[in-house]
Amino acid sequence: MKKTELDKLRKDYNNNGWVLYEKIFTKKEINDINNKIDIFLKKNYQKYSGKTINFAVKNKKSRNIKNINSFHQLSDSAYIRKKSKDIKIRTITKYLLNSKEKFMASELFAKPAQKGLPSPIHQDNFYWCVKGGNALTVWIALDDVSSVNGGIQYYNKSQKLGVVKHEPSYAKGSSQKVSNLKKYNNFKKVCPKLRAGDALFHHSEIMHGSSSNYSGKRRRGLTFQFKDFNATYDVKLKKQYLKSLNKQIKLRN
Ligand SMILES: O=C(O)CCC(=O)C(=O)O
Repeated sequence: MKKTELDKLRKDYNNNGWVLYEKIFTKKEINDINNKIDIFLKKNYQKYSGKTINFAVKNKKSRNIKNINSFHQLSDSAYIRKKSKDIKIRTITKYLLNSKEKFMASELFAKPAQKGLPSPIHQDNFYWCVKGGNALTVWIALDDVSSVNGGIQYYNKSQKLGVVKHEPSYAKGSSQKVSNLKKYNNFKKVCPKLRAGDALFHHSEIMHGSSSNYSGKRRRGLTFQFKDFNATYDVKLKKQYLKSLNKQIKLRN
């Protein structure tokens, strides 16, 4: 990739807290990923359901999944781990972080047609607790995405606030939300329109989320999460977060 192209991406990322890179994967690669996910779900959904696979509706047999947590750690997910090593993804990530990158995790945010649940507005680093916040998510569209089918919405430039107060959301697969959201109404809200194969790179401290999907079109997003290789975790904050998460999981069960 050319330095001028990378410089432009970094400028927009630093300014807005997110940046779009079109066609990171071809249509064929996206079809392959979607097929692999379908095969994975067919084989594993019983094993992981209610644990790392969260469902959008109560009837687990419907396979209307909301999301898969820690996708990279599950059996049969070597294919997903391999995709996270894609050269374009790694090159852009390194450039945006301005450091060597460390892969942390992969998650699938699947929003089935008609029943897709919302993801409350949050900052990823409230969950991750990376000191200094030099970390990002690569959000890859596996379908065409817009505000109509629950596209991701950013509070533009809100990464400049640092980590703000959160509270339990009691939502499946997304356990925390920004408290007193009204306070942030002055931020411009942007919902980028994506074609399957496009990728968003967003800062770990940008406020974002997505709404329900009542449309007839599925909306899948595959994420890879990276941090600055040398950044460490705030162990105390992480403990507090995990305590709240476990409390919510217990209540759910
Ligand atoms: O895809 C979504 O709806 C939410 C994604 C998200 O919160 C994230 O990638 O951090």
